[in-house]
Amino acid sequence: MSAINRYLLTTILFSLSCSALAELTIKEGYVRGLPPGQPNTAAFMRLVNTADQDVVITGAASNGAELAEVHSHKHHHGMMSMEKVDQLTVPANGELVLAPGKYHLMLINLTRPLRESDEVLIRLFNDEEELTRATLPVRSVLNER
Ligand SMILES: [Cu+2]
Repeated sequence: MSAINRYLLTTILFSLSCSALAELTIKEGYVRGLPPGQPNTAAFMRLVNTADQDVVITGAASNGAELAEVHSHKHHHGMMSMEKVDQLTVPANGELVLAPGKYHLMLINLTRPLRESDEVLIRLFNDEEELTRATLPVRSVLNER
């Protein structure tokens, strides 16, 4: 293979992998800041998928917690409970909102106190690779919309 062909192939492969990464974007995200001593908190965001295929999220990670899980909220006989969700589908050319009382990203066993205006890295994965990441601000629960 000539040098120019090798260059072209590299460029094509690189742009393919970049477009795969850019399909899913985290918008308007924030982490709920709670009073000190709370072991867990939640992150909320809008997930935007600009691809022609659904994007399936099967895992998450954060630099602010030992564990990050997608949860749903359930109401049962007037009681509210949370449940781990194994996969979350963001529809093709669509979006999915993680908001208080709905889906959320649970940050379990916080590794440091999270104060207003701190920043937390959130990463979302499928079974093979990282789909997207974003640095989200901490917003005190008192200032939540
Ligand atoms: Cu939860």
